[in-house]
Amino acid sequence: MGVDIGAHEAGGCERAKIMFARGDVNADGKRDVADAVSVLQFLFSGGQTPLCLKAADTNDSGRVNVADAIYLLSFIFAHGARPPAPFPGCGIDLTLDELPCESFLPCMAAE
Ligand SMILES: [Ca+2]
Ligand SMILES: [Ca+2]
Repeated sequence: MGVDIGAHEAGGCERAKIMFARGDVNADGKRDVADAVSVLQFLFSGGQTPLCLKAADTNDSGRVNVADAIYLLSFIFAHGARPPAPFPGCGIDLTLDELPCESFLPCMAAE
């Protein structure tokens, strides 16, 4: 399976805006090295597709690739740039992209 997520159609009609928190790839309510690992496993070793790929797009480029894992690791360990909104709290994606976000449990619980 390819990694060009942007080419994957998520459905014909516009989906309801799902609240999510960028960078929490594995949706466990915190951002740590496990989130970067989740991105890398998804991309390179057949790992589970994150339910909310928008959360995995840590640099808000509209695509999920290795740069997102690097961006997140840089933020966590090297005081790198913060992920774009919605961050650190829950919110909707402010920039248009085609990444799907089926559900994001930590934000559903917060509502
Ligand atoms: Ca996490
Ligand atoms: Ca990205």
